[in-house]
Amino acid sequence: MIKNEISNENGLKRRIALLGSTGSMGTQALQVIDQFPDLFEIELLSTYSNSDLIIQQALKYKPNVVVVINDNHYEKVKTGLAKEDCKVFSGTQSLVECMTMNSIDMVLSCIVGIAGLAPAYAAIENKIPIALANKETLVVAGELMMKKSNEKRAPIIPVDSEHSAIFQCLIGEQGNAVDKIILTASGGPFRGKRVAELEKVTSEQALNHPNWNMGNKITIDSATLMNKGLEAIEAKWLFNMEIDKIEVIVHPQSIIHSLVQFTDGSIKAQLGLPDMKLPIQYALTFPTRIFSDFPRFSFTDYPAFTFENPDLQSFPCLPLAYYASKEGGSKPCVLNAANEVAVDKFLNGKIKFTDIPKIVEEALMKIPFSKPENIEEYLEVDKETRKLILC
Ligand code: MN3
Repeated sequence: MIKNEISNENGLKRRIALLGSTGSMGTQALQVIDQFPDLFEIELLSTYSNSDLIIQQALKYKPNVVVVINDNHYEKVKTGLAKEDCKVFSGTQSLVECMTMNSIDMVLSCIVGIAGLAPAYAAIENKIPIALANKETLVVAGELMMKKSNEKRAPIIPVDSEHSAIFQCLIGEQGNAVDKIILTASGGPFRGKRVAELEKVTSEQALNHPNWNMGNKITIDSATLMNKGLEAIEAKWLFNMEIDKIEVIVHPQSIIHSLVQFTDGSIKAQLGLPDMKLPIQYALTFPTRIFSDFPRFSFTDYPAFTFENPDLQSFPCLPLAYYASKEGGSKPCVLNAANEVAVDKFLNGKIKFTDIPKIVEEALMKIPFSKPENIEEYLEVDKETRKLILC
């Protein structure tokens, strides 16, 4: 019965294109899929450059297509899968073209950064529902993505834990007005630190997140609170809210994944242990809930939930994201591009932690405002911003 509810109309397995399968989110998604071999099959896998892992994954999951974004790793993957009945392509454009395959029932995008934008847009254009873990897609081009999603009736189902929580809180509330959305933040590894202390923190310290097991880029974003800023913008588009009605509250235990306050003052929350496999599974099986043997949350293990306001002086990335969102147009795209470059520089030891917001702010001031109207124009703004910072 459950199988029929979540499978496609032919009663077959749901065929998944997993974009970014070798990253932290991608490998966790495969762990979820491993639990339900009767429900899902992998149609496509893609990686940026992790050739060894994608070969292993392709041998196990037998996708029809594998895409390697970075050309330098194509030959190795091609050779590694020579005996398999599997097409191997390289480059972003190939991945975009694959999003027209009729054999894909759902795209699960775990790509990191703006690289996820063009493939996600192509999938929506081809009426394929997306489970979206790639928040940058909505940060950069949320208006365009949501318009296309409505026009093509291809839903975007959030995988980000906060947005999955809000999505779950809103079920059954159609037509009821929302007062505000409350996004919870763990506060990251540097919660409570002042600017002077943040000057000296290293990337090793920043990568040591207290609650969540995530990739490098998002872990640094969590440390700067840029992640929460990006998530506020993501929520604005997903749930059609004004940015000022999205409030951030620091909740260091990361058990309440987010909340919605309705017009009567009532608040709904979604809770659970901090494990990305839960929102991944919900997005894949929505609207059905399927049994999982994930560890259960116990209130007695967490006798106190605490809350505090975010420290906007020490973590200026959060107000910068709100600023960019209010300005609109190209600003969120500039914010995102500058942040991607700055995080990369910090991870490579080239700048200080506290330089990240400075670089983002400078880019927001220097790149002239524009109103991109299509994906190409957004990608142009992205390129222009990277060029400004790198030279
Ligand atoms: Mn999140």
